[in-house]
Amino acid sequence: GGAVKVYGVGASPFVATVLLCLEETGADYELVPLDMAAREQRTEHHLSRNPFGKIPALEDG
Ligand SMILES: N[C@@H](CCC(=O)N[C@@H](CS)C(=O)NCC(=O)O)C(=O)O
Repeated sequence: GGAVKVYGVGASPFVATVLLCLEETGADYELVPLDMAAREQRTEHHLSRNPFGKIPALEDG
């Protein structure tokens, strides 16, 4: 159970595409914002979600 977590920011077209799909399917999801200016996408924590250090990254159970 639990909502799908989407890490990123809606200004990213890749993230926006994922959010659009989740909205269209009525999925339970949560957008978890990353501080891109602080390069939070390159932290060890985020790299464990996506080794490329990109957004979006998803957690689904
Ligand atoms: N091919 C990648 C592209 C993702 C991508 O390039 N995201 C950009 C934002 S639009 C990003 O994470 N940029 C931050 C960075 O490269 O540090 C995917 O589909 O996930």
